[in-house]
Parts: sequence; C-alpha cells; structure tokens
Amino acid sequence: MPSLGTVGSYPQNPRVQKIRIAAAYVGDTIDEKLVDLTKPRDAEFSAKFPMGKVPVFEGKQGELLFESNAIGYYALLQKDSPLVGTTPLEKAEVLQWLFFTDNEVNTNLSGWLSPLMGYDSYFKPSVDKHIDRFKRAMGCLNNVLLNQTYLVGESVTYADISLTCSLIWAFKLIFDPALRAEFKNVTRYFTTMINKKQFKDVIGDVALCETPMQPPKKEKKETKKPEPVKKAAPKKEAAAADDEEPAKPAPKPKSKLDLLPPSPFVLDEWKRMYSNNDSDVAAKWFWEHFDSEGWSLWRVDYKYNDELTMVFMSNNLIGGFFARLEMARKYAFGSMIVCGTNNNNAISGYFVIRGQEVPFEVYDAADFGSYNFVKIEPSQYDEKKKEIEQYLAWEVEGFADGKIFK
Ligand SMILES: N[C@@H](CCC(=O)N[C@@H](CS)C(=O)NCC(=O)O)C(=O)O
Repeated sequence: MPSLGTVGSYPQNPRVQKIRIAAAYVGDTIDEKLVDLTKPRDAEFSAKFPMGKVPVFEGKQGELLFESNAIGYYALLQKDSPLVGTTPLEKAEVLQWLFFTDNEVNTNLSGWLSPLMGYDSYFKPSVDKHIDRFKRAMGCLNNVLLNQTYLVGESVTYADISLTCSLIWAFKLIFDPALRAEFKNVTRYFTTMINKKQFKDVIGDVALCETPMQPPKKEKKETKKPEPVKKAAPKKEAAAADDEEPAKPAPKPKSKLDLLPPSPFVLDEWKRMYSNNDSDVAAKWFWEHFDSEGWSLWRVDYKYNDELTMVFMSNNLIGGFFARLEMARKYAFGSMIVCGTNNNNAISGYFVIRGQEVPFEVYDAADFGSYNFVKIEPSQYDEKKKEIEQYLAWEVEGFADGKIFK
C-alpha cells in the first residue's frame, strides 16, 4: 500500500490511530516517526508545526499539517472518499460529530482521566464537572445510537473513526460494566466499530474496563504519626468515599520537623552540591555529611508499575507526585527514575527525608498512597550505598528518564 506521508507522534496515540484507520479505508498507509514529548521540540519542528503538539503530518510533497482531525481528513480527501460525507448535509454532519468529539468527548474525558493518571492535579470539583459533562455527551450519543448504527448515513464515516478512537481509553479505564449498561447503545456502537477489520488492524484488541480507575489515594489524615509505611498498602480499588472528598481548606500546619534537634546535614547545601558537581563528587560529599539521626533514607517504588505505558507518561507521573510534594521541599530530596521501555517500565527511586518517619509534608500528597516507601536503616547503608549512588547519578540499568525532587 502506498504511504501518504509521515505522522510524528508517540506510539499508540489514539489520534494517530484515527489517521491510520482513515488511510486504511482509502488503501493508503502512513509512516510513523517518534516525537519525544519529554524533550523540547527542536527549531525545525517548531518552524513546521508552531503549536508544538502531536500528531503532526508531513506529506510526500512537503505538505504540513497538525490537528489530528485535519490529517485524517486530508487522507480521505486525497481519494475523494465518501467517508467525509456524500451530500452537503452529510458533509456538515460529519463535521458536526468531529466537533462534538473534540469539544464534548475529548475535552471532558481528558478532564476526567488526566488527573486520575497523574498528568494533572486531582481537584474533585473539576473532575466531577468533567464527568457530568462527559456523561451528558454519552447520554446524547446513546439516544442517537438507539436507532442508528453509524453517526452519519448508513455506513462508516470519518465521524465514526474519530469518535471511536477518542473512546478507546474511556472503554479501557473507566467504562466499567455499570457505565456500559448505562450507555448500552454507545457500548454496542464502540464494540461494533473496533471489530471492523480496518479498526482492528490498527487498534488491536481493546480490553474493556472491569474496575474503573480511581482517584489518587490520599492517606487518612491523622494527628499522630502515619501507619508504618512499609506495611501501608491500601488496596488499590478500595478508595472510600470520604477519601474522595475535597480537603476543606485546612489551616497550614506548623511543621513538627522544625522542632527536631538541629542537624549538621543541611539540605540546601546538599542540593547545591548535587546540582553543581559531578555525581561521584556529590555522592562522596553526601556520605561524608549525611546525618542518620536527623535524617532518613527511603527506597520508593510505584505500586502500579504494571499499568504504566509510555515512558514519558510515567515520567509525568513522577512530575505530578513531586508537584504535590510542594510542602516537603524544605524537608526532602529525591531522585526518582523510570526504567524500561514504552509499555514495559517501572518507577522507583530514593528519598532523603528529615526525621525518622515519613512526615505529614510527604504523606499528605494526594498520590503518596500509590508509592511504597521503605526505610533504609543505617545498618543497611553499606549494602545499599552503590544502588543509592546509581539512583543519584541516574546510572541504573535500563534508565529511561527521571526527575529530581529538590
Ligand atoms: N487537538 C489536537 C490535540 C493534540 C494534543 O493535545 N496532543 C498532545 C498529545 S496527545 C500533545 O502533543 N501534548 C504535548 C503538549 O501539550 O506540548 C489534535 O487532535 O491533534
């Protein structure tokens, strides 16, 4: 099959899948080129695609396009495909559903899923608003699809391709059996579409959600010290309703950590040392100055590594966690890394924390519950020293990306 051009994006982006399905319907293919979103776009990319987002398209004749809907549309227009509609009304209806998909489905789905996946902060009123709006859109679709198989006319159009691809993550992560029953026409429609050859060849099998993804867990607020974190492994699915309530604006707590006896290990000095020196020099300084009475060392592992997909998304997850650790900046330093490859990676790291327990400033972070914190006792330092230094230097085997909390 001839290739129409090259789409730049990350693998398995549903926006690219939409383009590839559209191309398949007219007997074309699209080459793919990886764009690493964790790195700034270079000058050439920015000159061609000023928005800086993916997917982007470069055709064989040098045609440049961004916005995924436009790219898939272009593939169909090349072959005068009926998938863009055959009458003026059908053409307008296809557009109608494309706009619906972007504005009512994508926007609200993203407002629901991004905080669940840690790409945005979780703010319950905002997530609830997006859930309501998404369900409103699904209600509309459910009614429309009661008496029709396709969105426009009697066969697949670009509107169906675009909408179906936008619903993939919804059906994987949140459309559990209850939601599937509530929106049964949408579910029937989605499964009909993804089983069509052109869709299946691109998307593969979609495992429908059994247990919907939950908000990042927030440990119960306690006045005394938190559960010993080695044991604390709150069940992933068991987010109690009260955990989901938005925290009332609480008076900012005065940190107990400020009341600890002074320590010769000065965090700011360490951060400067780490930032301005080679890692071997910094590590040497660390072990010479670290005060194991005033500070503690913690191994940190993400609990749900098997759910991670793209490396850059895992790294964003670390970024989200760090953003929620703002209160801990005076009391903690951490190196967290992603090891592995796309669809096979894990998040882990080490933290230096003031005091001998995980303090409020850390365990209050919304997604603290998604990480295992295990204390490294001073008696284990010799055994763990090499590994800790590798995490500081980002020289761990399989290292793909990382972030420093400082
Ligand atoms: N409406 C655009 C949305 C593109 C979009 O949001 N792309 C995301 C990845 S799926 C992106 O590039 N994000 C990186 C950024 O915001 O810089 C389309 O359909 O192409």
